[in-house]
Amino acid sequence: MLSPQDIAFYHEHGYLHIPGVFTPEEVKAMHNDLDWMIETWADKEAGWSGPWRKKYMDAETEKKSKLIAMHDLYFYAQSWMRAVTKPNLCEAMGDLIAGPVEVHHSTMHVKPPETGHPFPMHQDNAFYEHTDNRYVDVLVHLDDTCHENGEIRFLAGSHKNGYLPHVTKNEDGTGCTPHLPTDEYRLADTVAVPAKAGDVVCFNIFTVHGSHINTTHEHRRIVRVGYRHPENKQIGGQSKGRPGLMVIGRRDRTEGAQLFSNDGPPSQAMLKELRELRQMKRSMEVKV
Ligand SMILES: O=C(O)CCC(=O)C(=O)O
Repeated sequence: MLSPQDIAFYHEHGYLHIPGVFTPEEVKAMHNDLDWMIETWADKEAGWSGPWRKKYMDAETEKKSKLIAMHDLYFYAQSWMRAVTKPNLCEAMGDLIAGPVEVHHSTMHVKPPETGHPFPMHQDNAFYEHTDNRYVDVLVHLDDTCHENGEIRFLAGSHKNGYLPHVTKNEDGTGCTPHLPTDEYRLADTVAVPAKAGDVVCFNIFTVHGSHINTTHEHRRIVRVGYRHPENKQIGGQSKGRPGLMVIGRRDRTEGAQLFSNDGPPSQAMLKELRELRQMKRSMEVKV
């Protein structure tokens, strides 16, 4: 699917726009399911936290700005299972990763109208840290993007610098969403990559990127899908330890590799209960 020039562009600049990956019919089915998920499942919260918010937005906008988000869309709707396993997209990932490919995650990022959440400059490795750069993030576009609704923007070639230290604390020392220092990394220095519904925009896990606020009267709907080489070991963060579908080639058996567990994953409620029990145990240990 990709030409040698496309592959060379990705390795040189750290991103690649692939037009027309999905047909209008596929986009319609994904769009309908996404709107249903927004109604029934998704979080509609303030979005990413941290000191960057005051730099990117005035006080009134900042209070209103929200992000509609949710993970793992393909666990909820068939159209999204078909989307992430679509052969032309997976073959393109095989070309960029140069080997077998495993799906790692999918995440909805919908910017609501007028004040829809901008994204501070960051690397996705801060959210799901991996050992090497054989990891491609893919932004599946369900709406046409432009400056006014906050198209994706990249610091071209920044993937070559590897993993950068991110700000992870507010001024009062409490934790915040990882992002790069706003005085050093600026959206003004980035390349805008506007795209059409049905296009995908790919980027390397180490490519620095961000986006402006959505000032239009419509939602801006994008879904990010992560694809990796199965031997690119995850060090921390989102979806760590969870196997994904093989969409290109095979998962070779490396030294010491065991079959995956078939115990079901704990629910969010069970995890919360477990955290509370651990917390209680710790406080009792202190008292004894
Ligand atoms: O949706 C956007 O505008 C940016 C998304 C982003 O930064 C990400 O998915 O890592």
